[in-house]
Amino acid sequence: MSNKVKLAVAQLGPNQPDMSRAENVNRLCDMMREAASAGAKIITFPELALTAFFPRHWIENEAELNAYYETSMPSPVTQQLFDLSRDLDVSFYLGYAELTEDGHRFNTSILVRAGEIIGKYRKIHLPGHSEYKKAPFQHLEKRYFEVGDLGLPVFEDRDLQIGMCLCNDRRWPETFRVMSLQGAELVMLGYNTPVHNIHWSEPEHLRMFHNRLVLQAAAYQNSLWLCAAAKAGTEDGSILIGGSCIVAPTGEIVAQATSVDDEVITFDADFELGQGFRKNVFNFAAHRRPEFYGEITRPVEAAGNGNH
Ligand code: ING
Repeated sequence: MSNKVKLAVAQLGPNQPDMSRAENVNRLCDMMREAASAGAKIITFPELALTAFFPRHWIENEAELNAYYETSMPSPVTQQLFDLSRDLDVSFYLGYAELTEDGHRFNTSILVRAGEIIGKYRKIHLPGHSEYKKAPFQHLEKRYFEVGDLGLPVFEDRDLQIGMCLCNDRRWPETFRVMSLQGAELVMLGYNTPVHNIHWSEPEHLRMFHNRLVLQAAAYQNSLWLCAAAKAGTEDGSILIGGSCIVAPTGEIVAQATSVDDEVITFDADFELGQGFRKNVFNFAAHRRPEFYGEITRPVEAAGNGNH
């Protein structure tokens, strides 16, 4: 017996600073149409998909900073994406910068089913730094966003249990374990992964290697289908990796972008595949021993000397 749902990942090429939200949304709509025409029912867009990746810059003017955030969702300019989702009966994940009515800033993703928001997530692992660094690019997510306050929830769509995360979250195994323990079968995520931003010398090839490593490990160790959508290419002078992909619960990459531009990839995912691993190799009830895992949840200041 199979339970197949066609998944799509819509990779974005650069959102140059002089490109308007409307232009970027039009690109998202074009890719939603392409994915839907290929039979996809669930589409993943990147992190911060509506604007350039502004945490690469030191921004002191509040009005200039606020221009990168959404104060409503759907907003007038994103309404057409919601409408298209309804007209095509597709679901989508969208990453964007959220500014709440009471002034809180989050790196946010939403899950939208046929035009209605059915899930929201706010990024909890914020990489980089909050003070200015003397370097070609900053990575100021700790300055421009608060740690997410919604936890790592799992939502139901089309009889599937779906979780969401964002970019750096994928480097932390706890992210996927927490969602898998809640029954997640699919996790959707977007990323903006610069080649030069973390201010230590890391060979460039490792960015793509680590991207694949963490996604494949997470999918296998948690019996998950993963959809990972990059914002790619040289954006505002900063090189962002591509490599958008769909990963099976086997840990195998079953579809992968070959460009660093707007590109849709799809795969007909059988959600029965994950059940086999979930019932055997990763049968959590039969094999996990959480009584030995306490160190993982000890607060940072109290944990053993392994905590840097
Ligand atoms: N970007 C990067 C990411 O985690 C990064 C930041 C890159 C951290 C490489 C560590 C190593 O893919 C975001 N937006 O989190």
